[in-house]
Amino acid sequence: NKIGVIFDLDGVIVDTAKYHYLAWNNLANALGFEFTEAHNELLKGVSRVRSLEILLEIGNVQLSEEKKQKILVSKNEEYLSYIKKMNANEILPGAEKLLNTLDGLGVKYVLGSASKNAELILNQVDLYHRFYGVVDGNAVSKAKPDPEVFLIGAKKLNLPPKNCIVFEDAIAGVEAANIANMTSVGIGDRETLKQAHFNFNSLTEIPEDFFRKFIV
Ligand code: G16
Ligand code: MG
Repeated sequence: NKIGVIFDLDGVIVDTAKYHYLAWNNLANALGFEFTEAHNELLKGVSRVRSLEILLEIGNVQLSEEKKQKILVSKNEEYLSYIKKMNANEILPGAEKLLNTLDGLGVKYVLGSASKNAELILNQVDLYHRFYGVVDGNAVSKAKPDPEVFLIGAKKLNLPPKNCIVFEDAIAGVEAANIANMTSVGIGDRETLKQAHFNFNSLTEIPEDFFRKFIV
């Protein structure tokens, strides 16, 4: 029985949420309102376009389509300026060890991220070459909690969904994995991610033999 793993990017492999926050916060300030770190939680795992909608709802600001398009471009330019300074030191604790464990078991893994910048980020932290495939925001038409991103990931792994294990830090991502009929592993706050089949505060807490029960 073969298994495969699908990793979310932001919040699981790297913490890019802090860079999204810098860019969104500057934007909110320019529009005349405060955007807190608590607000930023609402954007985790959410697409760029939807993130802007949520941000504008928080600030109670209405903008034309044209203006929104311009803002999305400039937000991403600022975000990219931070991303381009990233290096392997920013890989989250436990991630590389987990990939090593999977390599040792011969278990393939792909990325399943909402980000359109996922390939760039993986390259910045020098992990791109390790992934069997990347499914990102450019490959999907429906955002999490729609299972599309993970179902495409399962296809890349050439495995049925029930043989796939998803590591996610966002509620929408855990939901997407569950809807896809995959095993969901929530990384982060247990209470927030209580819908996940398994919960860990961080990747460092995953026991060495975690995958044994799936490999039969
Ligand atoms: C990430 C972040 C989200 C972000 C989204 C789109 O998702 O968690 O906050 O809005 O990507 O990113 P971009 O603007 O780079 O296309 P994930 O799925 O990797 O957690
Ligand atoms: Mg995430």
